[in-house]
Amino acid sequence: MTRRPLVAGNWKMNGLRASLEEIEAMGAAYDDALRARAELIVCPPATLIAVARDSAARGGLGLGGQDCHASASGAHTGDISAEMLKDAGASYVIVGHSERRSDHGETDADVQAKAAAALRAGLTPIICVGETRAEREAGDALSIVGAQIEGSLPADAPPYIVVAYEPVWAIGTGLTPTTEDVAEMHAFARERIEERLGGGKSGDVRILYGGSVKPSNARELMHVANVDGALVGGASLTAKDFIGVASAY
Ligand code: G2H
Repeated sequence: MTRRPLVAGNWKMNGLRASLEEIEAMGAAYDDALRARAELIVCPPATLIAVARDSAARGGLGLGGQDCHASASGAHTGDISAEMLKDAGASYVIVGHSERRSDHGETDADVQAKAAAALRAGLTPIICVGETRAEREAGDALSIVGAQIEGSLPADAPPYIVVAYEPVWAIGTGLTPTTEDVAEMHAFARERIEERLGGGKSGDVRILYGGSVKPSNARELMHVANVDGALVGGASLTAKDFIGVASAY
């Protein structure tokens, strides 16, 4: 079981066509040596996926969406299906990000349905889980994340799914958990993923850490046991920072 590290940039609601310059620059810096050590993908706003397709392909970068609907098509104004993301050039999609859970009231069941839709469309879901500050302070971080894994992963999911642990209190705040806390959570998450998927599949599931990852802390966080990469927000918006994070590998 060898898990190839994955560094995924989540641009959130940032980026216009001019941002293609950054994708070009990322591709130029993503040389053979780095490519041998880690997989890099960018998840821009959906409006940019088709636009970025050629630049990303030239640079060897993958593309992902930030959310998808659980249905393949239909009367869902404003939504985007996994099939549409795939058609536009994505190979991944983030589901269940805490900003989707809080801004749009998405439940574990919603996230599970979206992950299943992604798999049906041929996309790899990056399924996000993570506790709030209050939950951590109450000593409930493990049980909350365990329940999210149980509720958000399709039971028959293949081992190529990706799970991202993102403590909500670390997102965009500059705060990060200790490496001991990250190690404890990632080991626990792998156990719970195994309980959910069975058959030894969890050994192949990549578990990313996300929340205020930047070039200055990436090396420390990315080398914690059971951390198989990063989901990067703010530091994925420029080639300089994103390649700086990826260079932890
Ligand atoms: C967490 C992360 C990206 P940031 O949301 O998913 O964002 O790195 O800005 O904390």
